[in-house]
Amino acid sequence: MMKAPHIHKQVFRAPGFGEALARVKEEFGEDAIILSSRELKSGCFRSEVEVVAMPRDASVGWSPPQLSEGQSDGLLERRFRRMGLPAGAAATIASALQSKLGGVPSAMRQAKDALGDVLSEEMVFSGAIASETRAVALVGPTGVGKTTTLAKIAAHEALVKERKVGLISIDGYRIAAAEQLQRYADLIGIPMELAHDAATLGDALRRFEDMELVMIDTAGRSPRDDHAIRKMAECLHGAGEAVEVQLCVTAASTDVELDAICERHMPLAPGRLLITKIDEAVYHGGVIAAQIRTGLPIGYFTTGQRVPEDIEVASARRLSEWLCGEEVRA
Ligand SMILES: Nc1nc2c(ncn2[C@@H]2O[C@H](COP(=O)(O)OP(=O)(O)O)[C@@H](O)[C@H]2O)c(=O)[nH]1
Ligand SMILES: [Mg+2]
Repeated sequence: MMKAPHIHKQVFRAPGFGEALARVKEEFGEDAIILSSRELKSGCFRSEVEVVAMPRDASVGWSPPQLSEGQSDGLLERRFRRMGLPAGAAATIASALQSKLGGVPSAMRQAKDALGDVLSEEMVFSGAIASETRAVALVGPTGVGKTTTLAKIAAHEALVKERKVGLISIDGYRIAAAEQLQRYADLIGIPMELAHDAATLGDALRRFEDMELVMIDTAGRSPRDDHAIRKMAECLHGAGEAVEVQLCVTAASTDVELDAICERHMPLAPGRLLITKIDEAVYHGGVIAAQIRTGLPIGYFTTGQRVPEDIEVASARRLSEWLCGEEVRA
């Protein structure tokens, strides 16, 4: 069964910021979280503003920072802010970590285990693809690493777990993309099919009825093409079989990028988050930001270009190691 996405954010548009914020307050109350705001130009004389907001209690496990006595120097919190954590999350984690340690650690290295505990309490990780899940599609912006990641997962499932795996490409627009997936299918020694809409995806899934896992690769013509995203949603969710959609984002995404990516891909009803290119991120707070933005459990981290080695099941312990400055790859 597909999991419904836990995204509660909403877009508010109004002629001015004051009015937009008033609408946010009316909908979500005084302590609503403003995720982004921008001015939209519409016509020569009129302009409109757009505010994206969500209710405070939808921000997945993060409560507003509770500053206790004796915890006022804010050093840890500033450290987490520098790592790219959103303000509320930085305060919550800093205070949880400090109470776990009974003080501020002099070096992040010393906080690794305690931070791992804090992150596993505050974040949601889904583990590898569940054995009862048959069809999984990877979606996300061009170049995030969908095809490479799909090959890594397929290789692991087929060669290590010895499951019957099939690949489907619905990357209809670029021949090169289908060829890239075909090369991986040949290397792993598993079959690949092409599809371009709900009917042909349904056909391909039926031809793969013997397969225990079917991994579906996707791509859009342009990452900004909302029409293409809607067509992809119709395709993935109209093929007559439940397809688990995993949204891929890179670890180095900024808050603003994450916001745009999440908003654009919402029609695809993602049920999982997959974080790519951990090795390229200087700060790893973006992983936490991504979880807060989407509310989705994280399944995998990818850590390099090597197929199939550079992937692991996402965990609080590993994230904690990276936040504390350990090398991403051995
Ligand atoms: N450094 C790094 N590069 C990656 C990772 N995953 C994928 N890439 C690279 O990102 C580029 C785009 O990957 P691709 O799978 O074609 O992206 P897609 O457009 O989303 O399918 C390729 O050069 C990959 O080798 C990763 O975890 N780390
Ligand atoms: Mg691709």
